[in-house]
Amino acid sequence: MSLGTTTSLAFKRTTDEKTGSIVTQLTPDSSVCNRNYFYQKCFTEDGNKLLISANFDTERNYHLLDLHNETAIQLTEGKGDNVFGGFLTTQDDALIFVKNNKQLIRVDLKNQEHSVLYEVAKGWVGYGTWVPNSACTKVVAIEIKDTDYMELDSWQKFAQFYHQKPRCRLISIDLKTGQRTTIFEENIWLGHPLYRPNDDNTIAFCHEGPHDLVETRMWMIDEKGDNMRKVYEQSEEESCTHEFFVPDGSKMMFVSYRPNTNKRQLCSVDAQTLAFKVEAEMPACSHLMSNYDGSLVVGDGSGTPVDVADNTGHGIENDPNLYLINLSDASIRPITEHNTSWKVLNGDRQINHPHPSFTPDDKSVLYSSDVNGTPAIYLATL
Ligand SMILES: [Mn+2]
Repeated sequence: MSLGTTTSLAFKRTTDEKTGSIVTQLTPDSSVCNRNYFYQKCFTEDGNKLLISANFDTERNYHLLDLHNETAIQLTEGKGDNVFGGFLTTQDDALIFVKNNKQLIRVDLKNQEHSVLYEVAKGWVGYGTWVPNSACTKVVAIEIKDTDYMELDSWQKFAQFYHQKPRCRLISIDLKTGQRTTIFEENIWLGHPLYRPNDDNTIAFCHEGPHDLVETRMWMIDEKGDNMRKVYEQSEEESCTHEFFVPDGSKMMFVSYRPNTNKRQLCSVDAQTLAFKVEAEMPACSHLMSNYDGSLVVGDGSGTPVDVADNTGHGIENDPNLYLINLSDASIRPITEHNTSWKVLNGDRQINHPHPSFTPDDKSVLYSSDVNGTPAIYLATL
């Protein structure tokens, strides 16, 4: 197989008898497939095409799935695709992704033509998910000193890396010129860089590591590197995670949790004033994502978090449901069971995470699960 190859898929539809949701399995059982990271753009604006990762070729590469024709066209090839961080441009004309922790590549959706937008400097490694501004003219990214870097292929290494205090820098990359600007650099593990939608001057990032050890996870900083501020002052026992900007830029939402309870809170801060609000009490969801204006939120029920130091104190029963949280009438209901195993597969810690998000019309949610044996991608109607 190679670039431009079309793979036929046979979607499988079932109806959840408890909730009435129609669940469509988009990718076949024998393949290893996943959706991208939950806040990265994966649907074209019209909702007809979807960016996925699949090993239809020998490697895990990007493909553009056509939801009407039930086919997928191959966009990338060879080893080394970061299959979580890639995203479709705002203009729907390209995929942008990182290859071999080294090159930021643009792939034209029409002819799969590749162009290198940026190359990581010698002595550094490109890390994690890189996120564009709304106009898709820049990305924010994290780079780690190569002498400090290691492959994070288990949750043990995830914890170890935190204690190592790697040299990290938060950077912005101009996609036209490939020019890099360092916003902030420190001997502390940084992750989750985000441009606030429609406001390039506000950039968010996190202190990464076991959630119960990190004192303050979420931070914001001006694009020029000034005005670094805590997004939210966590209490002693509180862990925060999976922060994201509501796509209209109004708020940052995140999950807050404490030991010895399976209760979680969906919290937010106003993206401008940082005014804090508990939006909802909810079941043990790990990841959340909202619709455009933040009125609807989807979450994936989970078990004991793996990214904490005190697993015993945080031990809870597994919750296999996807939940729809409607913030306009404060209701929460299960959509369907995702039933994923959450297992690390071949050193990939994220592949069996559901990472749910809404389709552009808010009528379905997209998620990953290995319920049928191998990681696959699903849509469930609301
Ligand atoms: Mn995850």
